[in-house]
Amino acid sequence: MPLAGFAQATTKSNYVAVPAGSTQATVIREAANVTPAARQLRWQQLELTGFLHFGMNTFTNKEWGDGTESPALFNPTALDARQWVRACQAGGIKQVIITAKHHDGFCLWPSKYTKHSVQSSPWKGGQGDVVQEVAAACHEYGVGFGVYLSPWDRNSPYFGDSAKYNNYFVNQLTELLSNYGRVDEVWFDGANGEGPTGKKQVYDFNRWYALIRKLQPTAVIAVMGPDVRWVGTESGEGRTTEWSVVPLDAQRQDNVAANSQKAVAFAPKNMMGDDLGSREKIKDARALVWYPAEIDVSIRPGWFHHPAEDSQVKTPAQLLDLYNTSVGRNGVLLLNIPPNKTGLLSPQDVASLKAWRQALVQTYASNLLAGSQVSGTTAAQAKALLDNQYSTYWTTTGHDTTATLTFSLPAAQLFDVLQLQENITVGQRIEKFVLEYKSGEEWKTVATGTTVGYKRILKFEPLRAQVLRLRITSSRLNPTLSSIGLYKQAAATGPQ
Ligand code: FUL
Repeated sequence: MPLAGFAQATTKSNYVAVPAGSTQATVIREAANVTPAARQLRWQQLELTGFLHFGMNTFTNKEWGDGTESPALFNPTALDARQWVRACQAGGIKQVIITAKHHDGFCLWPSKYTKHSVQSSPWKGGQGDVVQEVAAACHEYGVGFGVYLSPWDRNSPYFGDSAKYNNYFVNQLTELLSNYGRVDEVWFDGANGEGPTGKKQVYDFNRWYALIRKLQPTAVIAVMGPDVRWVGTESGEGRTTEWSVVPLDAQRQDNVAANSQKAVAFAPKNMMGDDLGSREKIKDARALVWYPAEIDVSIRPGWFHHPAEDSQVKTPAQLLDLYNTSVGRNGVLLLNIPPNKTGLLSPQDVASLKAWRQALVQTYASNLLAGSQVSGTTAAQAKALLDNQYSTYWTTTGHDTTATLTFSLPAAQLFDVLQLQENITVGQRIEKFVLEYKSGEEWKTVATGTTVGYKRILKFEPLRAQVLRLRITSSRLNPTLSSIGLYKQAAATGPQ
């Protein structure tokens, strides 16, 4: 069984108990058969999600508020949530998360349980509801909708009085999950400071998870939650070896909290050096879970909008790099784009998003391997690699965990990107691969990699070649590939 109280957190497919005394081979086989829950698979396939940090800090020009801010300060003059969602969508973002309540406790919706909310603000005469406007825009445009509800609350008088605050939190969560239609992601961060009384708040996570499963069963619960793991940095760089199957301990709230932000200037511990799911890391695990990585990063230096940072918006070229180091490393990108004080996304951010999208579309418009002749291991199934359908896939027969696939292109082509996708609906298996090209009679290395997972992108110096081969040199079980592609990355135009 999963940890006490965790029953509703996992499903049959994404959790496996490893019997004590299991051999190494058994552990590896079990790991190779853990698969995502339906909600996790949907989320992974979104690839790009957006964060909207907006609230009291937008008006005080701060990153963290202390909860004493007057609601009178909250007064966007031209708030347009449809503009936010449209701009995100134009950037290829498929789901957005609004900071319904940040650490300062100010609620962007008129909660029945506190006065510290939009209803005490001058905005729309206290009749406004930002959460409602974002939800409506998402539902109108077919973009997923998520909420960030900060457990740490520096305004609530209940904080630190654990039972009372947990009830307050459950009431707020119930409002958010009942009154705004479908919710696709619930995001709890790990930041947790002292309460006003100096007492430490103990969060009743399992009660919150049960409520979310009941009210919004298709939503993923992220970071301080069982479905989506914080990658461990806010730099936008995922691990080059990124396993979605990790020991159950990685999911424990105390472990997540220990590595999370504790002061505004605290740089979260960078865990990037750590690979979490290699053979060495799982060999003694008593249980394994599918717990994939989300990579959160802001398009600006801060999470909230600050006018002084208007000139520091990430360029389309930087966003292209982010795509490669997040989605291209078996993660989902959670890109923060903060609305400004008027209640709009700033033109710099909107322009960067759009140009980034154009460059991505152009890059992946044509797979240079399409039309090539494929030979090698189970080459008869090779059609599945190039048909642009994730559900069809190539694999090996018998107990074969290695493979070589050779691609002969009709003519030599120039490329600098390799993209691979495993079919994660049967598990994550590939541990090592190499792409080589034929130079005369010799095979030379183009690039090497470890994990693949949902998507792996390797970017290298542009190279021209006609005959290439992919060798999978290590895999936990029969390797699978849903797709393979070679591309030439498009130059990003627009704001530089
Ligand atoms: C952290 C918070 O402390 C930051 O302000 C921000 O919301 C980030 C996404 O999560 O834990």
